[in-house]
Amino acid sequence: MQIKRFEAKNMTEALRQIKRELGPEAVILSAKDRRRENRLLGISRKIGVEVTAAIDEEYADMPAHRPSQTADQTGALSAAMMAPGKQPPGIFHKINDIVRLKGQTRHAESSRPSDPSPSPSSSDARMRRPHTEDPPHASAADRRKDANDHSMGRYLAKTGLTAGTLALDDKVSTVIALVGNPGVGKTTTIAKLAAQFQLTRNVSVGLLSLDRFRIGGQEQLQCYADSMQLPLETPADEKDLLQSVARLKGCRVILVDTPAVNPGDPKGLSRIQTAIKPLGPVKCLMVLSAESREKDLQDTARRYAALTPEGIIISKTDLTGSYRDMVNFLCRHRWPVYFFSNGHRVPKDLTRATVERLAARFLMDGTAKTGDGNGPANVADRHLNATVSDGQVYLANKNSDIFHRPECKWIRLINQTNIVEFTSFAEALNNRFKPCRYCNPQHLSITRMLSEEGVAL
Ligand SMILES: Nc1nc2c(ncn2[C@@H]2O[C@H](COP(=O)(O)OP(=O)(O)OP(=O)(O)O)[C@@H](O)[C@H]2O)c(=O)[nH]1
Ligand SMILES: [Mg+2]
Repeated sequence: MQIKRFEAKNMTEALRQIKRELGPEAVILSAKDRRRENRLLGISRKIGVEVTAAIDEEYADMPAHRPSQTADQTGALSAAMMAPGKQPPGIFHKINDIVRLKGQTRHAESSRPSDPSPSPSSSDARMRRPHTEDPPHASAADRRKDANDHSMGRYLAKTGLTAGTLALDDKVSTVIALVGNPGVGKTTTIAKLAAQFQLTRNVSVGLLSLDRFRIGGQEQLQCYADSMQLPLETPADEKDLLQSVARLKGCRVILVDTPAVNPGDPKGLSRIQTAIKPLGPVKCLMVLSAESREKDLQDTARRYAALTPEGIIISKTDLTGSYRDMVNFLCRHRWPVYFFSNGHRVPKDLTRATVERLAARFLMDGTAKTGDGNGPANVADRHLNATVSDGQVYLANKNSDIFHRPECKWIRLINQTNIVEFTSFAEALNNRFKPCRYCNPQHLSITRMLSEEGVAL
């Protein structure tokens, strides 16, 4: 193995050098930024990249693999370098792939006003998994969206806001139980989930109601089951429950409606525990109303913790414009959000939580209006276009990767010609800038959003 270190102005230039000197079958071992420090100001500036590449001796010795100094056109080069009748080795196209991918992603990254070379971490990831990270057939818009999702996802994960996905078992029925306080929307959400599973994913669904204590509890679900022609089991006791489960065995998903547990009913929770025990592994999702106060959310979470909920469904998002308590609660408990229920209509008013929808709801300033139940999707869509403005300007040095509030002391040290402006917090994040730790722009964005009256999310 021949290993060599390359220094260049940017990643594109480094890849060209590697290809010229080691050939297209070289592999990248590491890549990092070269930075120059200004000790007086305590800041550093990126001056280029350092890439370590290697080539297997076997290929290095193959004269046919030595490219000419000028030829670096992707497809033509690899064809020219192939010895006649020889099959390409497994890693033959490594550098060519990377150069081609860089060419494809340059357009996606062109929104960043500074040097188009990617940061070491992103270039590393792209090099290790080029085909999964940046499929060659993906459109520039897709790649841009992926990049946005990743930077937004990383940022949200730091705050504690995460989105969860329901994974279905291929071999056995996946049992999903919704738990939560009285009237929070468990039964309605079960109906929405059932319809969405059946209609949009073509998954067979069975319903199981354990809500046999409340008058009318089972009849409500019966109506939904009848209208969707779904099997519904309403077992009267534990023995009956096992037979009910056996009858639903052919269903890919079994949705379980549980009775609400009043805060003053210490036995309520153990009744649910006993009831769901015979069902085997159960995914518990806790339904919480967006209208709840933080203290109540915490009390509820404490009470239901014994059921080890896998994640949260936030219901009644259409009934409030303030998410302060919910955001605080989620940041503290780090429970993933699976769905938003934003109205009583079945099955329309249920939205799967995704990174960009969480951001649209919790991090953006809302400029949409409440009320029609379509607000969340609109805001999320607008986030995808990265055009939602939070009414605040953020500034950055185009040669760094940090953005600031305009009043930040570090702004004064930036040369005017290098200043770039973003009209929203999200726009700065989406262009892969990170919030300054000194002026803390995310704090501004969140508090502005939370203090805004009538914010619809
Ligand atoms: N506005 C609005 N209403 C909702 C939403 N989800 C449910 N509802 C309404 O809230 C009321 C209670 O919903 P249910 O689904 O019966 O709530 P539950 O948690 O099953 O109630 P219990 O079984 O009594 O504990 C119904 O009138 C629903 O139509 C929502 O997201 N937004
Ligand atoms: Mg109910």
